[in-house]
Amino acid sequence: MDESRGPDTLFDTRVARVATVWPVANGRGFLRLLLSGLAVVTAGCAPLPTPSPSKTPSISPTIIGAGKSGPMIVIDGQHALYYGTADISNEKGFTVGAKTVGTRNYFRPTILQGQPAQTVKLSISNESATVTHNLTLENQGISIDVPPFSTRAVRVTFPTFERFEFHCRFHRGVGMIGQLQLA
Ligand SMILES: [Cu+2]
Repeated sequence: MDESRGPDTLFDTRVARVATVWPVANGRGFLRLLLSGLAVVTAGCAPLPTPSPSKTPSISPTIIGAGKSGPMIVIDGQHALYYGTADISNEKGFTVGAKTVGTRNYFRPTILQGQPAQTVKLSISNESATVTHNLTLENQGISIDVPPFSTRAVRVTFPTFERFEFHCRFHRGVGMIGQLQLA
């Protein structure tokens, strides 16, 4: 990934890269949407626009917004700020940045691709000087806080099919959400 490109130019160049992101709109996703709305209130941040989930999965690129909020996609019925995809199928370890830039909080890269049931030592590097981030992967019982300018590592397992959502428990409502999916 070219780290020198800013978010606005990333939007144009990344439209083609998210063809493997399948939005899933189901009952659970809708519930999470409601919960994420609550989180926005408690976080005191500006609410994101309401997504309009489709009823059927789609292989079309799912970037639904750009500009001030940054490029956004839908993960598990929730808005997620999108800062790239990495294929880590051949990696035993990988570092994901937990970022705060202005009012944006996000994972970079946002989507990780791997092999079915692959396990990876994931290091979450909090690059903010003041904001605590977190990695929560509910179906694996993972929730680890990462203090400012710190790194925490956890072992995660890719799905055998479909995908797993992960998020920051502090900033889920403002789009700090990512995904493990198959390469
Ligand atoms: Cu966070």
